[in-house]
Amino acid sequence: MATERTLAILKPDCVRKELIGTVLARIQDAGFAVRALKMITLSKREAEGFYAVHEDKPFFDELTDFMSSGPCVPVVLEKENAIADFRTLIGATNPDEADEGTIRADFADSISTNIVHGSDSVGNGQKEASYFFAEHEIVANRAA
Ligand code: YYY
Ligand code: MG
Repeated sequence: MATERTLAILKPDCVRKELIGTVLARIQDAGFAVRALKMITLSKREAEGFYAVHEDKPFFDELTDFMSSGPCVPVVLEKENAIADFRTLIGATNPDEADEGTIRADFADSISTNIVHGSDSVGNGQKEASYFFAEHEIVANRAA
């Protein structure tokens, strides 16, 4: 299996609930290496840009309001098979449908406030990581 990168976002509900450490520990305990991390508050426009693929969906306005409602924590993660394994770790989009023991099942309140984002393909992982981080900010890319 190939080493992959995925872009996680600990969403504003995760930050408001003071769950950054708890969720990051679950992620690291599952074998993901943190390669870049920051805390930022997205503007409405930045949230719209990040989720542009969903711009025609009925939930787009609510989603981008929520994602720009307070600080969030984008994190670049690296691991073998990171894309699929991270989606498994966080669980289904709707926490009511997420498997027991997943991050969303344990911490999310609703489908629209579901604690964490994870990229859905290797290509989107690259694209989403570069939405938040310059190449030189991703640790493994730095020369010693
Ligand atoms: O990748 P994932 O986050 O699991 O779900 P997406 O289908 O890409 O949707 C992105 C985001 O949009 C989701 O995490 C919450 C929100 N959303 C919603 O509020 N209502 C829906 N019916 C579907 C998605
Ligand atoms: Mg998605």
